[in-house]
Amino acid sequence: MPVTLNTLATKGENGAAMMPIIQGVGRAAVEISYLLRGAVFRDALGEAGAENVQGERQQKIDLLSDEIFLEEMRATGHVCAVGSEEQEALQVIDEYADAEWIVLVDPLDGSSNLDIDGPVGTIFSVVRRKNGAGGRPVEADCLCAGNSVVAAGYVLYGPATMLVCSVGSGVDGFTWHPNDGRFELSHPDIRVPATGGYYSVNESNADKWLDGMGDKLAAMKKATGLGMRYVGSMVADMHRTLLKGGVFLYPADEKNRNGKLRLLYEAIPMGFLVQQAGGKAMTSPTLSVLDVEPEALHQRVPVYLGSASAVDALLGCG
Ligand code: P6P
Repeated sequence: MPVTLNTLATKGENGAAMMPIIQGVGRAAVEISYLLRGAVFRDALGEAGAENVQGERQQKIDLLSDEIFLEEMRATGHVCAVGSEEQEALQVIDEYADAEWIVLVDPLDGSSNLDIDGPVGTIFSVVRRKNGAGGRPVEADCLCAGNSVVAAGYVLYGPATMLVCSVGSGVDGFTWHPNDGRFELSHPDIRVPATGGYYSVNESNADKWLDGMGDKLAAMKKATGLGMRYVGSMVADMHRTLLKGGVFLYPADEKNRNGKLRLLYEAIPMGFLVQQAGGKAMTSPTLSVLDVEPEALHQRVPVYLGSASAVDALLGCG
C-alpha cells in the first residue's frame, strides 16, 4: 500500500496539527501544476503589467498561483493569515482570523523560467502567530525566527510534481502519482550528503559581491573541486543541493546589499529543510539563517545552504 501525505500526521508533536495545512498545500500544488501545463494555451504566461512589492515585474501566473494558494489555505479552516511574496501586506483570512497558524509563501518561485519551460516551485513555512491566538493578526504576528518554524517545504514543478516537506522530524519527498491521483512517498528521510554535489550560484555577480565572497568562493572551489550547477530557480537549485550535496549561495552584492532572497518565505523554509536533513543554513560565517530575528515581511538576507562541509569550506567557519 503506497505511503501518502497522511504519514506526516504520525511525525513528531506537530504532525497531526500540520496535516490540514500540508493537505491544503498539496491541493494548491495540483491546481498550480495543472495551470502551468496548459498556461501557454490559455494566455496565462507573460507579464501581468504590474510590479510586486519587490519591484519585480509580476507574471500573470504569479498572481493566479497566489490566489490559488490563499484559497486553499482559507479552505483548511486553520490558517488566520498568509504572508506572500506577491502581496505587500499580510493577507488576513477573516473567517478564521482567530486561528493559530500563519503561512508564509512564495507562490511561484522562479517564474522568470516559465517562458523557457524551466522548473519553478512553491515555497512555504508554517508558524504559530507570534503574539498568541485571538484577535485579528497583524504583520508582527508572522515575524517568527526560523528556529520557531513548525513546518516548511516546497513544491517542485518539474518533469514530476514533488512536495518535499518537514514537520520537524526529518524531511520527506512525495511525488504526484498521475494514475493514483495523489502524492505518494518517493524520497523518505532525505539527508544532505556530507560530501560531493555542486556549488550553485549566479557567478556573474561575483565582481559585485560584498564580504570578500569572491575570494571565499575561489578558495572553496580550489579546496573541494566541486562542479557548478545553476538553474536560477531556488526550488530546483535547492532540491539538487538536498539530494546531491554541495552548497547553494546567494551573497549580498552592490545591487542587493542585504542579499536578494527573502528571509520569511525563501531563506527560512529552505534553511529549516536543510537543517532537518543534516545540513547547514547560514546567512553569515557566524549566524544561522534560523536565528535571524525578522523585522519585516519582505526582508532579504544572504544565504549559504547545503552540506556542512561545503558551507564551512565556503565561509571559513565550522
Ligand atoms: P538571479 C527567482 O527570481 C529567485 O527569487 C530564486 O528563485 C532564484 O534562486 C533567484 O531569484 C535567482 O536570481 O539573480 O540569479 O536571477
